[in-house]
Amino acid sequence: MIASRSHGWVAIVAFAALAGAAGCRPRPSYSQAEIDRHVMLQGLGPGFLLGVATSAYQIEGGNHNDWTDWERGRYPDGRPHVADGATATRAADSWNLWRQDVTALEELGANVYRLGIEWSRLEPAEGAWDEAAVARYREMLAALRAARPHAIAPMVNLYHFTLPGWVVARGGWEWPGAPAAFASFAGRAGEAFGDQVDLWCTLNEPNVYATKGYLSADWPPGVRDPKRAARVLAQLLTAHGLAAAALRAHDRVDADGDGAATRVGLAHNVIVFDPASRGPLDGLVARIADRFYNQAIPDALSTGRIRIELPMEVTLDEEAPSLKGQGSLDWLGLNYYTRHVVRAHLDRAAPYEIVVDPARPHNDLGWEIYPEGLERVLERFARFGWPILVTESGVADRTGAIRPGFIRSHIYAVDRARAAGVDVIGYMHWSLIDNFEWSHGYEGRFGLYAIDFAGDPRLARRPTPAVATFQELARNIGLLAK
Ligand code: GBH
Repeated sequence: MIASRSHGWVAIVAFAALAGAAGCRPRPSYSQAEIDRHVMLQGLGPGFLLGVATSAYQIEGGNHNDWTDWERGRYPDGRPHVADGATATRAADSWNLWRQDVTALEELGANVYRLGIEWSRLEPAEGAWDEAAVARYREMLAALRAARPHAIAPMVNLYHFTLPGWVVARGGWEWPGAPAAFASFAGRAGEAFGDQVDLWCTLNEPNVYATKGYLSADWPPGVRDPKRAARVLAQLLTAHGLAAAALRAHDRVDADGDGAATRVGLAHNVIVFDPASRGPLDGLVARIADRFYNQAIPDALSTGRIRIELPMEVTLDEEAPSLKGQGSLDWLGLNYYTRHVVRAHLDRAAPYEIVVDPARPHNDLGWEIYPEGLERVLERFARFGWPILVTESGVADRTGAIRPGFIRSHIYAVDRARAAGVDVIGYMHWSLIDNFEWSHGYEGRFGLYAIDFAGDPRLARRPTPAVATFQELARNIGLLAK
């Protein structure tokens, strides 16, 4: 991910003096037998948030934003921006087929659904507001709340990687007015949906967006510039703070009567960075990557001061008034997929390479499956003091054979963290249905329900074996009958 540009060995050694020695804590290591023996989510009741997550652009179809342009483009060497030249033109067609998604959610027994609303659809031009789109989303939200055998609480995600064209024309997230524009959108969303929604997620994975869009050039706008990446990250953090305040101001209706009208959070992507060797350089590079990617965002959210550092490339250190004093987070969302075992590079091309251990399991996209990492990040980020929500966890698995075991091992990680005292308030699997997996197009299949995009014009949602695993979770906490 950061492996994009000139972070040379001089920088690495210079940073060594600052970084200090790594602490040595024993790492968890699970055996298959203990996972198999484990009774999942024991002791929890139906108040635990058990659900799935999707995003607007990846499932809806019919959207027009920066990704719509990007997915039609190519790199200078002729390769399409998206594998196979795929597009999200129809995606899973959830804009029309959303009732089937609700049926699938009911079948799963989920009590929460993290779904996106698409900024470019609701506010297609600055200040405009599409009432027909509002009405469609309201219909979906009402159906979730009226679901059987119990209500499904919507968690509405406001930004998930896609921007309206009018924001892009002003410079995207680099536009100084972008955070305020986003907060204004958040406030309008709070007014439009606040009577149906209490759970709000402002941003999905600001670090992933900044890294893919501004360091590795995998995503729009296709930039490689660490300084611009850091600026965009700072802008996103400011936007979060302003949006959280706007939501609290404009959504004062307690939709489900539990006493809280707005429970605001953000979904933070975490990667475990482990050094490939005991040598100092591997350890150092792992710590630099970790600090930039994992630590900078929750630090800023808890202190109100944004510090982003890539040695010899960027030092950004500034106050963020929008994050100060108002408690911008009610919970911290963690999206966890994988670990990077890193080996330092002593050249100016890239700071590290990922060392692949063929003995470890990997998903269809080559990402290591490492459930112990979820326990590690839950324990680590709980120390900030916010309740933790697993806002995404999932596996690209075309056959569907790996996913049941993946869920079991990751829920085992959740349960071990809970046993150690971590306040995990929910788990959301990515994803409900197969969807448009960004630059991988339809190559990465994450759905509990599979879709045959090429062969089935009806795009039927077909249950994979992991549906039964998820239902077992729901039964264990009283959401489905035994
Ligand atoms: C999430 O991103 C997104 O929120 C969601 O939209 C997406 O569909 C889902 O996950 C599945 O990808 O460097 O090759 O080892 C997760 C983004 C994925 C970024 C793992 C870092 C490491 C891949 N992260 N990735 S690799």
